Amino acid sequence: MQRLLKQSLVVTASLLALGTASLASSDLQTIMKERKLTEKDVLAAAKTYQPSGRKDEFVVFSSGGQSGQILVYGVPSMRIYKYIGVFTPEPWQGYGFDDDSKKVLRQGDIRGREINWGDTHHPNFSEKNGEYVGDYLFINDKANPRIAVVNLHDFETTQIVVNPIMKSEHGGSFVTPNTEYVIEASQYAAPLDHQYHPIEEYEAVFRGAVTLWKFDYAKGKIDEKASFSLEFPPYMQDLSDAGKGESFGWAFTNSFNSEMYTGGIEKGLPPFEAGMSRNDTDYMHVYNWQMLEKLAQDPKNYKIYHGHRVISIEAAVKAGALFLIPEPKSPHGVDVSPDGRYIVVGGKLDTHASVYDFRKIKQLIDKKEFIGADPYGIPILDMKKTLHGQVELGLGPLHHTYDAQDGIIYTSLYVDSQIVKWDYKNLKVLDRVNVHYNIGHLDSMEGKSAKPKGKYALALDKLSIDRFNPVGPLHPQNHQLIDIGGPKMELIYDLPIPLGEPHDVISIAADKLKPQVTYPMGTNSRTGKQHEAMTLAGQERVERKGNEVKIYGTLIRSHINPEHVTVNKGDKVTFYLTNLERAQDETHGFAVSGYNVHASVEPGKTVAVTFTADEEGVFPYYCTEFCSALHLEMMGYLYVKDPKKKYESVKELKLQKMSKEQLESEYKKVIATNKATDDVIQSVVKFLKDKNYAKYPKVKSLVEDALDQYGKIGEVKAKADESYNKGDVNGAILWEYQVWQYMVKTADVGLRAKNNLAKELATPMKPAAQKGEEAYLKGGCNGCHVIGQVSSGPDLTGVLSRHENAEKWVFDFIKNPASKYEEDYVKTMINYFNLRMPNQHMNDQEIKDIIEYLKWIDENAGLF
Ligand code: RUQ
Ligand code: CUA
Repeated sequence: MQRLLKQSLVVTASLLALGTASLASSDLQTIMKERKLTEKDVLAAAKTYQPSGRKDEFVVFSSGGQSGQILVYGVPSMRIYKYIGVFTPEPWQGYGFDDDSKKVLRQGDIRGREINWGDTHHPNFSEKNGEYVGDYLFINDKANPRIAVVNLHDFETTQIVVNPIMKSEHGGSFVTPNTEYVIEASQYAAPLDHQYHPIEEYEAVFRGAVTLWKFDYAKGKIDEKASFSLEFPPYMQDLSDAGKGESFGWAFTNSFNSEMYTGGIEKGLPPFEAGMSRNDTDYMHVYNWQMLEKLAQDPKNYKIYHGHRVISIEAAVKAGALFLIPEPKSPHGVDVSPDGRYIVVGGKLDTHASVYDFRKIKQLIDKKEFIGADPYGIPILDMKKTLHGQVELGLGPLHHTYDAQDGIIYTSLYVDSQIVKWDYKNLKVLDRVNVHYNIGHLDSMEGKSAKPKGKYALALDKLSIDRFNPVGPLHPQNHQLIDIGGPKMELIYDLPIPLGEPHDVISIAADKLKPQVTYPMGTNSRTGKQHEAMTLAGQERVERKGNEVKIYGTLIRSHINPEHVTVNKGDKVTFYLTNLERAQDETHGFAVSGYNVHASVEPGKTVAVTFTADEEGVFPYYCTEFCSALHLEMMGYLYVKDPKKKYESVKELKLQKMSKEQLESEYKKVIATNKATDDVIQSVVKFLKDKNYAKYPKVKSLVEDALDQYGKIGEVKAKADESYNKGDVNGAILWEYQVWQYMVKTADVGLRAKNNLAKELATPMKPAAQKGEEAYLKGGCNGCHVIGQVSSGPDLTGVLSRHENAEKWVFDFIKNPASKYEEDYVKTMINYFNLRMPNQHMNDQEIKDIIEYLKWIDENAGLF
């Protein structure tokens, strides 16, 4: 153990020495010069850099565009934490490769067809009183109209619902203030009956719609039966938002084809884009979901399409639940202000943003004051009378996000590639910043909730053009971080997104997320309930019924139980695997060669993988996560036999076996190693106990895990002794090796606990001592001197009290070691270690700092 430890230190030291060759200087000015960094760059770095181990203040969930996934990253560091498989199989998480996640993915099949991708656009959190609650996340698929639910207690997708009437959508997934409903509005109009209709019937039978998905918060599931839709005219609906505060109960959906133009480029007609942008205005749909909820109770208000209630335009109009307001040319984003009073709309082809005042809208509705009705009979409100005002922002205003400061909003300008900061109450532009390039969505921290936090904004740029090292014609997207804390916006970070075109992000204060770190034993993560095949230690077994074989197995560092499984060709095989670990991050994976199955089995999880063993042969299965030093050994074999074949046994190859004496000597050796390893463990345990480790939660959980491993030794040791007493020395050796495995795992975690505890207990290091430690490590001193241990050089603990006038002595010795080779003490040391202290060419300041570091070591001598 100690030898191993020392070797790794020597390796680390030499790596450090190598690393210093390229960035020799630790002086900031020099590095700035060498790397051509301005003061502003260094400031930006200081604002985003997280020292090792430091956590982010905000967590951001980004749609993954065509990847059909969700990305999770941190702000301000912009470090990517996870891709969550949602509409697309994701092998790392086993998503789509194990039975239970496959069930979720297959909920997304549309009219019997397997769909294995999605175009994710707009993620949203569950809300209470319009504020984000980190329990659930919803995301829509524009291409194949669907909504997915992600459980934020383990960051896994748990449900996909298919829109029963739409063929395309975009205005999802927007959440009402208490997560009563998840809103999904259509995009490209299509016949709701799912039958063939020629384009000439566009106005008559093509329709848009909005679906109000009822969310059952306690169950964490969308209740499809309790959900319903409202029919919309074929205006190509777009983004949506739910009202809050004084606009609670209402929702708003944009559209961009009030012309109902139907294109026909192949017939020599002007294309869609020309006809759809002809009118000066399009329509914002204003509807009241509380009224619609009531309408959906009475069959005379709705029609059933594919088992789903669709409220007719007529019924909604009659009940006063649906209105239209003109909005400037081809609008895109619609965003309700934090207090719910204002609704800000950007028009892609208009240079203005329009601020609607909900109070004015409500007054007109109450007075029934309309300027007319559209061809479908929906009352139209006067645009001027509903507007609070308009502000000229620039070219291509798309989306908006709000600031913590009241009245401040940020708008993305797609064509101008800018973010504009402006005051939507006083209608004034305040600042702008360039982004790179062609920004779509943007988000300030919690900027679309009732309580925005400001601080940072994210620009989601569609093009990155020249920002990154080229990686072929398909460029990454660019997410840029902007510091919005001061009066001037400052661009401080570029994050290339390697996974599709993310449309929208939402952000949440990190402390609102409380994901679990391990599962309760036997959890089916996709249902949140106990898995019916949970298998505990000792319950491992293989069950056969006809041609179905079920393997109830367990995983723990570092073996799979069982290790050999034989089935017949054609059998339907299911491996149920429970990860018995209780320590965090001790995930095991499971893969079988050639059968397209993979599972990620986090501590406590039970997973199933099923396949038909239709090919004869021997198939290794193994753990795919590097879970311990013996990870490679975590394997087994699946044997697939053809029951119709007769197998003749192959003659055994005679290999030389070990003699009895050799076995005895190996046995003694392993016993001695185990004893030595156990001594190390006992010394660590004593240290931990003496220092009251239980007072420090992080250390405590590590120690518990270590003792957990240690606790398994008794049983194995008994088997070793039993074998030995029966005269089976070979068996005894193997069991003793298993004892050693448990010891190594114990020591591994135990030493980590010890180091953690030492850090908790040590006195804080002064800056000089810190610099000294750096110089010590850089100089590779730790290659020979291990603090607290005699290794290939003396232990340096206490060196400052071993010599007369010690500080000077140590200084001189480091400065010029040869000058002391003839001193008696040094002579003895050279003889003992058979090594001379080399000259490391430290400068005086470095040596002084090292002496400060040695003082710190002495202060904390008991901890090493
Ligand atoms: S949308 S920017 Cu879904 Cu604006 Cu893409
Ligand atoms: Cu378990 Cu590798």
